[in-house]
Amino acid sequence: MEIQVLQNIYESNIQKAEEIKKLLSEKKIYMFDIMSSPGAGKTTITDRIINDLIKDYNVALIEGDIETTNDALRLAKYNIPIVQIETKLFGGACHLESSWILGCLEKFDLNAVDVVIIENVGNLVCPAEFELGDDERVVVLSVTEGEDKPVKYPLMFNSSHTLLINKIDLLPYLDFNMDELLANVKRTNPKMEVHKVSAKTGEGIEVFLKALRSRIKNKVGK
Ligand SMILES: Nc1nc2c(ncn2[C@@H]2O[C@H](COP(=O)(O)OP(=O)(O)O)[C@@H](O)[C@H]2O)c(=O)[nH]1
Ligand SMILES: [Mg+2]
Repeated sequence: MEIQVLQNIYESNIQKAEEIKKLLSEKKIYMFDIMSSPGAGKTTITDRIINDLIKDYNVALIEGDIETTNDALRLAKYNIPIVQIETKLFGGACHLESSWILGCLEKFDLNAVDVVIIENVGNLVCPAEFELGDDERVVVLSVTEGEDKPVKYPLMFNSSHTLLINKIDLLPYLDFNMDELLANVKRTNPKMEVHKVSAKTGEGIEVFLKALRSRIKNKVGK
């Protein structure tokens, strides 16, 4: 009797991610994935990003959480297409997988979408291991989390294009050493694009959005 072994989970995830890349390239859609530990500010930053991008682009949103539709509800005010993935339906996974993203993309009218934003599950480990077929990975690290996170979670910082150092409005109240963080980032990923921001006050967000918009324009063509 021949025993069948399920294909390596990472391999099948990469295959679906390749399908997504092809689809997004055909449809000229820019997709980026926002990752961080819980509470670093993903939803607050996503709110600011959507508020800006909807002036010029058709934006769709994929929200990932283990449970609840809270974040989707926080952003429902924009009246954009949103699909929530509750990973409790997939064993409570601490990350998103490309086959689920493909399922979400099939729910959108992709001919009427320019930009897809993914808010991944709050976690600095597992989401980094699963390719989603996106154009850009954005990692958010808030200044309350400490300077050592890039060296403790190198895959997340290595595999991401952009770092948003969030909650800089809190710096006066903390013993946070920004130079040490930046040195750790440089050691882990010297090519990383870094922005210091406050999603609360809006400081630094405009400069990040300008850079993001130029990458979107390159792919979407407007
Ligand atoms: N002081 C301050 N608080 C922030 C900032 N960004 C987010 N928060 C707060 O941090 C908490 C978690 O933010 P949220 O966006 O839900 O984080 P997520 O879990 O990564 O999606 C909320 O209470 C936010 O109001 C910021 O730049 N400064
Ligand atoms: Mg959130």
